Amino acid sequence: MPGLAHSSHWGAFSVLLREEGIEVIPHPRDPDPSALLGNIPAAVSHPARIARPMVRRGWLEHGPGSDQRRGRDEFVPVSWPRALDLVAEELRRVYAAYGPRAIFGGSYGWASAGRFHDAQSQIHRFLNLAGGYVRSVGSYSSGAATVILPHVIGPQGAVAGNNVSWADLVKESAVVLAFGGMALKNNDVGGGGTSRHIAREQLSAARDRGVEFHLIGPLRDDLPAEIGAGWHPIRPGTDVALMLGIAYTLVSDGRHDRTFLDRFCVGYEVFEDYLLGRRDAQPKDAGWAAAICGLAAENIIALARHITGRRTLVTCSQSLQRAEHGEQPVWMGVVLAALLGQIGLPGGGFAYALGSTSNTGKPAVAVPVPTLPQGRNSIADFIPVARLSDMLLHPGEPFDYNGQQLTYPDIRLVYWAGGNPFHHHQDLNRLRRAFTRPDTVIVHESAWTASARHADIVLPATITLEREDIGAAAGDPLLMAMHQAVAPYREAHNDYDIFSGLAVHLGFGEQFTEGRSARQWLKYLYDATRRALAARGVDAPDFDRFWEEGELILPTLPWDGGILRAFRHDPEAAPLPTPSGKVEIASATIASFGYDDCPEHPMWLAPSEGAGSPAMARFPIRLVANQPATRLHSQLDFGATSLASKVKGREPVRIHPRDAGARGISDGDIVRLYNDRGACLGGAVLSEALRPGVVQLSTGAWYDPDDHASDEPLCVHGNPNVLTRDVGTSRLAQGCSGQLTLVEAERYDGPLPRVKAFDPPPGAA
Ligand code: PGD
Repeated sequence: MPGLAHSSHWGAFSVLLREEGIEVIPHPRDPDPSALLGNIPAAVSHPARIARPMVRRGWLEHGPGSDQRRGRDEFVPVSWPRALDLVAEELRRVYAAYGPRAIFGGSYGWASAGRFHDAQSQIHRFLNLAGGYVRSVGSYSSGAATVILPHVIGPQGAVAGNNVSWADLVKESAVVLAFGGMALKNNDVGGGGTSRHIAREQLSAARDRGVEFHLIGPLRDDLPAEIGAGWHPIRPGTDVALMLGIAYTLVSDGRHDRTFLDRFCVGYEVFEDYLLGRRDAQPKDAGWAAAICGLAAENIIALARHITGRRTLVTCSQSLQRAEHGEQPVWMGVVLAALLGQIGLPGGGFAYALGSTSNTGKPAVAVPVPTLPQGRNSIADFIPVARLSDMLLHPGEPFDYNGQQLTYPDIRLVYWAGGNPFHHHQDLNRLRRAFTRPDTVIVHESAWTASARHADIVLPATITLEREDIGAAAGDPLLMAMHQAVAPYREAHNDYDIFSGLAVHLGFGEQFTEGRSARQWLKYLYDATRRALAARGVDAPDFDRFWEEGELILPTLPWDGGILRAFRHDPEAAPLPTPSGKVEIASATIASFGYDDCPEHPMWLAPSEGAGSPAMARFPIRLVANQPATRLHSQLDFGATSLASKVKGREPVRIHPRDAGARGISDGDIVRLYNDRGACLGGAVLSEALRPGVVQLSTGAWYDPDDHASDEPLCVHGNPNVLTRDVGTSRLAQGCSGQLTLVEAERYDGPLPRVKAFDPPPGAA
């Protein structure tokens, strides 16, 4: 490979240094490199990079405390020694006065590839040694699924990563019902790194073998056009009704697999009562489902009849569960696969998130990949990750989570490294209010994201190109030596160096570093993987040779279909890790929690902002705020690939010509999307690839509030999270529900405010 080996969450690559900047060359192993690589060169010296440690003026002058000016104030540059003094002193004060329960270090975020400098590992190791911190559990990606799956079939890893592989799908499946699709843009990204983007070739190979795909979703491009999938343009958020309509047809036709249900499942009878309407006099038949999901009843019946007697795979994308009652489509997907009797068969049954990320459905690496040890947290306190604003706004209040009643801690200090809550959280105007509450907010960032702008102390972090690391993921066999390509930007430091310096101030420098430089850590972490390889009889090169060669291909585990195949083979010898050891169509455990928003078996639960709701009368358009195709989340929004997609500098809003016409909106117009929570501008892109009544605005445009706008600040750049609702999926999982929201759209004819998201804030230029 020419140039310096390197890696990102969206692909391995090498770097050539040119006079005019860096050139990024995709790894030759990658059959379908991601366009996201095009965002990387701009990161080296973009004006949005943070040049020096900065402190918010109000905090510097008045000291710690709640402050409305956070996010609106100017910054003052300080030297590194002064910045470290201030952070260390503030940590000392808060630990002494309030203890570790007052420090939120949950610090969610994808950070970057590279296992040693992984910002989450670094901050958690540091705060564990400092005295502990309130952590977060779960993810914004998969908050509902992570909690519901272990109750009903087994942990997420078992039914996502190690259940139905791409190879199984190509070889064995006959029909794939892709609820939420398998969008190629989502397959661009695999946490930790991905060396081969195979989704496109695998989907094509499956099509060539005659596998029939059904895309169930409001956006036609959630499966590539060349697959020729049948498109069922469902109303967003109504998949459970469709699944029930299919299930009803199966059962009333007698096509459901009674033997499978009896032998491998519990709770079918109570579910059947609900399905057939014995309890509520409402059969969940195709006509009932059609009225909710917007697809024709005869098509639902035909689909149900078509999928029986064939090897049918039900897949459920991650996006589906990122909505109110997000547990239900995942659970009902399992139940549908159980009714078909296919769980555990190669290429059949249920697969969660196959087609939702790049490393799902590939064989797992056979040895542990390098990981920085994080130590132990001295306190057990946590919040479900997406309950951030609730925690800051409601200290001391109780909340439910997965059968437990917990209490929000009283947070005085928020410490964030490697994430962008002003990207990932819902209802950003509410988050802004929440961020005024703590005494102090500290952020390590490489660029002036909105999260950095809403901090009191901002410490400039390097990007991966400015440091050495090892790229690795449990689902990808390529171990990459990530070579440093360029010098750190201005005064940026590695998170490791920042935390090492702070640890010295706080008296645990030696415990934090264990006496190792960053390079020595890389060798130490590599050696652990090398020893594991030796135990399997694989003679891996020593660290120096690995570093020189730039990469190593790790062995992978043979694909055996995991726990579901073993269970199907012998349910007594290999029970599932659920309370009953079987697939739980109804769950006594969940029933015992008494949650009306996640009852004993999967159900259609109408969303509070759905058809017929007062909100719908005023905001009749369903917004899909999905993952972007032009960047990972909010990362490198200033990069070339991301900028190329913008319309007059704003994030594109796709809208159906019918909805656009009714509002006098033409292609390329600026539109204002709004509801009671907020408003943002975007650039209209008319498209028939959406169901009418739906608009799509991807996440990730950097939040750019125009504080001079008359009512609630208008995000002039197009961040959909000013519109989304900040409510948990249910009391069970409390996951992120940001995917779907009701809005209205209008053409924006006012003077167009400049996008300032990529300018440094006042004082920081
Ligand atoms: P990123 O943009 O990846 O978003 O939320 P997440 O916070 O992960 O943010 C990572 C940040 O880390 C970037 O700002 C980057 O600059 C910084 N960073 C990178 N490397 C380093 C480093 O080495 N050191 C330091 N200090 N910083 C670094 C993503 C989250 O958003 C996710 S995972 C999902 S799935 C959700 N999806 C949706 C959705 O579908 N719909 C809505 N409405 N909202 C969502 N939000 C969620």
